[in-house]
Amino acid sequence: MKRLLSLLPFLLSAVAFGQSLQVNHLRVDRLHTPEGIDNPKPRFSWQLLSEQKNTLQTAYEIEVWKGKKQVWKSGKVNSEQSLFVEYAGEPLLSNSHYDLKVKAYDNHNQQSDWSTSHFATAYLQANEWEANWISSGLAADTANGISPLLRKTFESKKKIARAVLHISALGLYEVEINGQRIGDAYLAPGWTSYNKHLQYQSYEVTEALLSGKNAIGVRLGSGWYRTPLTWENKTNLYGKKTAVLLQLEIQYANGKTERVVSDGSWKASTSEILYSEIYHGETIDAARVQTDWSSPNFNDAGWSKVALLEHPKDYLNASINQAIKKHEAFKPIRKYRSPNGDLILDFGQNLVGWVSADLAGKKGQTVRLHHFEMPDKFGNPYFDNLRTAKATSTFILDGQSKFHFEPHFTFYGFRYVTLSGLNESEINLDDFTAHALYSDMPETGSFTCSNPLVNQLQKNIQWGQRGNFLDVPTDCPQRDERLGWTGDAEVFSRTAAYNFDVNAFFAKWLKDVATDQFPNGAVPFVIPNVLQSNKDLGAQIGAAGWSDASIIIPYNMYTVYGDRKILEDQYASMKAYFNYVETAAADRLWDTGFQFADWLSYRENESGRPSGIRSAVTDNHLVAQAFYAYNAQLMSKTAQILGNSEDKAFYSQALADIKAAFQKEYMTPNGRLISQTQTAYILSLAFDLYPENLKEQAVKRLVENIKNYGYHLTTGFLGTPFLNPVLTQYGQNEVAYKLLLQDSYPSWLYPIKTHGATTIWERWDSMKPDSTFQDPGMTSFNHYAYGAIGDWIYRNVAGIDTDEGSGAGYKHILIAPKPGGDLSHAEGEILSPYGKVKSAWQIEGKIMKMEIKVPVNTQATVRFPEGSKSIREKEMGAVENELNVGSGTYTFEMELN
Ligand code: RAM
Repeated sequence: MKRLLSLLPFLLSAVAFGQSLQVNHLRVDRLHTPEGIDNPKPRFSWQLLSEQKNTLQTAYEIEVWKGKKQVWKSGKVNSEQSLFVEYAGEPLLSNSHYDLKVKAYDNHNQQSDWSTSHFATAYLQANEWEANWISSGLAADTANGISPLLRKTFESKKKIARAVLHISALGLYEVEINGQRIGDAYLAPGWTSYNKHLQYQSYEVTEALLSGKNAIGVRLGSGWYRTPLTWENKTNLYGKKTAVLLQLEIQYANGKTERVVSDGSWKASTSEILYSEIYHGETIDAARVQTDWSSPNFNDAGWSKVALLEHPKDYLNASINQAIKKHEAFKPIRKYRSPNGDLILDFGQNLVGWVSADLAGKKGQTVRLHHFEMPDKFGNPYFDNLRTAKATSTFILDGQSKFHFEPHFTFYGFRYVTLSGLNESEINLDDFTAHALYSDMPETGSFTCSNPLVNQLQKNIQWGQRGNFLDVPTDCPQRDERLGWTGDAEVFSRTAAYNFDVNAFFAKWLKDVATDQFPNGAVPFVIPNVLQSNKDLGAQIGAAGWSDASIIIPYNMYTVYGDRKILEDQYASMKAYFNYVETAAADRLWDTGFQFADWLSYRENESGRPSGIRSAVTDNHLVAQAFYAYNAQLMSKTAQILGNSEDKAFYSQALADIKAAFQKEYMTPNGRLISQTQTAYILSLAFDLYPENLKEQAVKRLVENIKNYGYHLTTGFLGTPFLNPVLTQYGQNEVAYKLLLQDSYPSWLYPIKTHGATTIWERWDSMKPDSTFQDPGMTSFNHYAYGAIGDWIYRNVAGIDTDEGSGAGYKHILIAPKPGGDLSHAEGEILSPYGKVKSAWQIEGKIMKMEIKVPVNTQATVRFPEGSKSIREKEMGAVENELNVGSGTYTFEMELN
């Protein structure tokens, strides 16, 4: 009681000053507390929390401090803006730590406390690299060879105030100071168009340094830089030698500074990693471990001098995205012998990463883990779909006590491994752990409903994303490919942004889209572009739906995150690509040249469906023309957002011409399309290519087609994302639900129901109904493209969406669940840039209950299912069928039709 009384004045003042408003979740640029940015004008964002409904920010204050010195005081700024407020203080200094404070005011006369966070700058000028690129200089250090160690000792006698390490590599690095691993990033510095764009990372290492003698050690791996890449296994794509560039910046308490850099004074040696490649795996020999190699007292007399490497330093940038980190860990759920005698561990989840193993045994005893995704119908391991990827970890034991084996510079896409080299009786399942590695994008979305198969589908979509968002959005993670295929990323980008915060992830990748764009404006099919010398695929041509990622993804990211900068940064690239298509198309009809078109759509007679059923292959150029129109639409919207009225007029005219050309070439006067396929009708409706009076018949034809296939989809990569959205938009929500809930081939639920899939597959029938495999040349079990249904699930089943344009970034939220099928409840939640948005509903008989959450500083338009009657909100009483609300939690009840 006494304590409570003493707290009373504080509690009262909190109420008086209205401290129920809170600033939360501070961000700097697109990250949380970045340790090294090189943007001289970072942008600050925050979320607001309040118990009070209908709360909007009316003003904010920002302060930035460098130690005791205030470098920016925004003063009280009357504004609703709570995202991306640009720094406008004294010029920031390189290599410095800054404290950030934000305070907000709202429309209920409340003000928040100061909320604090921090960030640090790296190098704001390009010429701040005094270090040299250094290589091991060892003969065995080649693309298929060893992974070297590099080290240096140094003294630091005085008291250290702050020490920061900036580091990058040609290849991959791991860095240690005094025996301690620095940071928790893996496969750093990640993958970019290395020769044109390279990122470095910064780590605060104050605590890792000792007073007196210190040592710093770097382990290098070949990684994407030079190990075999693409199905042609091309080595040394970016260069022949791996190298590190490193600067350790020490600031002493007395104000003095010191730099430790990579230079000719470093020493190099071999390591226990005898071999390490992206596709083929890693070999570790425990007997060759050099214990304490990064400790000050380690004897490096036997080490050789490193080699200096001539390589530019002026094109490095501080990382703008999250590093790859280790996430979920899985123990084997079972061990079994396959009919052909292999010993198999099953980790229960198709994932991307590697397996660590704690093993003891005879010296030289060799244990092999061969990773694979699916056993065949007899239970034997299936490796053919990995093509040439060896995907093998080889662990050589040293005859001593248990050794912790764990790969460093490779990764695998797998659920199972075959295990050889151990006696079955010696195997302890607990010694094996599968680690999932992926870009550390914050998880933002969740969805559940009354159908367990749909819930599994949602999990599979998320796992597909985890597995393939490994610094670059890849098509697949297991075979000799794993490339940044633009089309896959394009179709999945909106879904991706529901599940995780991918703003930084895509901003980094889009930079390479622009970097690798061909001089004629065409955008390569994979980014980073490693197919450039491939005659078939790398010619300077663009393909609809693939190269369009350069326009569609920036627009999608803007819509979801409300970050204009992505459009400003990409606009030149977007325009250049549109211009390329304009040149490729004569009279605004893009009807020549190579196209992937509706890639991997259902084909007649595949997987034993009866013949006589029409094929689902859509004319390639019809697809291209439809996307050409879509691009014109997005370009005109983008020009409008950027306030460029001249461009807007240009793109609007282009759109009208493209649409007219589409109708003339592909549509009869009565609205029949030259391809009688789902995709043809879907794209024409989705991209608004029909005259108003022909839309209804088009929808009819589409639904007819779906019925003819027994309510099965037949769409490929480009049609699938728009299939259910179009059906719902044009009054065929029940048909959309039939497709969602369909569980026989081809459908989303077939792989789950029939084959227990834990990820999204590349093909509708990667494994056929008779449990045989599709063409091993292209059969992945972890390909996120068809997971694009996730977007419709969040938008229409849960009913959470954002407005575009000025309402982008969930500033204006649209909540409109559209129940259907036999679902009795669904619940979706996303962490939008402004905070949590929730929409949950449940149906009992004719009564539907709904709960929604709208974050502070936003507004939502709520639309109830068509035909709902007697709608009531718990506090508001009777409400209309469409309703605008401010922030808060609302509970509705209504009668359904
Ligand atoms: C395959 C890829 C990818 C697709 C291209 C066209 O090789 O796996 O998914 O985009 O082809």
